[in-house]
Amino acid sequence: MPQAAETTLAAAGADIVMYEDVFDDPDRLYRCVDTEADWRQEDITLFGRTHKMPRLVCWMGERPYTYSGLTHPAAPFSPAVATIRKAAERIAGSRFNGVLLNLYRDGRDSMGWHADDEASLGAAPVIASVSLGAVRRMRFKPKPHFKAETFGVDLPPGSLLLMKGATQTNWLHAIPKTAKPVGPRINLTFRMIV
Ligand SMILES: O=C(O)CCC(=O)C(=O)O
Ligand SMILES: [Mn+2]
Repeated sequence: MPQAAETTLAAAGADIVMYEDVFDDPDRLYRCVDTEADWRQEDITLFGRTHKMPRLVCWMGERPYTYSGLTHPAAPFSPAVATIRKAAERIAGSRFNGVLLNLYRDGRDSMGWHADDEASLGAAPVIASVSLGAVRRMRFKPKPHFKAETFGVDLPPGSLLLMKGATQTNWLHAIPKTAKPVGPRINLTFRMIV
């Protein structure tokens, strides 16, 4: 395990730390996770209309997980994901009992504005977000009650973005689409369902 370079993001009302080069061989890890995951493209219903979610997802966790009206049943951690979980728990100093995996096939895949603030995550959740594959940019914008400037952070392969404290209370985050040619990216977002 290389020594991870650690950068605290200067954002008010948040606690966000970027750890780079957490894994020795992110390309190999990408291939393992990609093969082990049972990827699904879910339907989402927005304003009464059903769409295909613009990314593939997979849940692995000790308990079922419900978000935006979808429930994923409990499923075991695959070997590569179990290894990544150990590293995430060591860095975060917290336990994680579930992980949402996202596969962004190209720049047209995305994730809309949201906070990881479901009641099942408890108050002030600790979220560890691991990136493999292509670099994508995560955008942050303040929730309506909170006055601050929008900002972005690039998520390189082998990195872990740790969000805790008031981050989910005050901020929304998103992975916007990009017109730049980008290859596929896998994100693993470790959570503790309480
Ligand atoms: O792909 C990412 O880096 C973000 C994923 C995310 O925000 C989530 O799964 O809640
Ligand atoms: Mn999120």
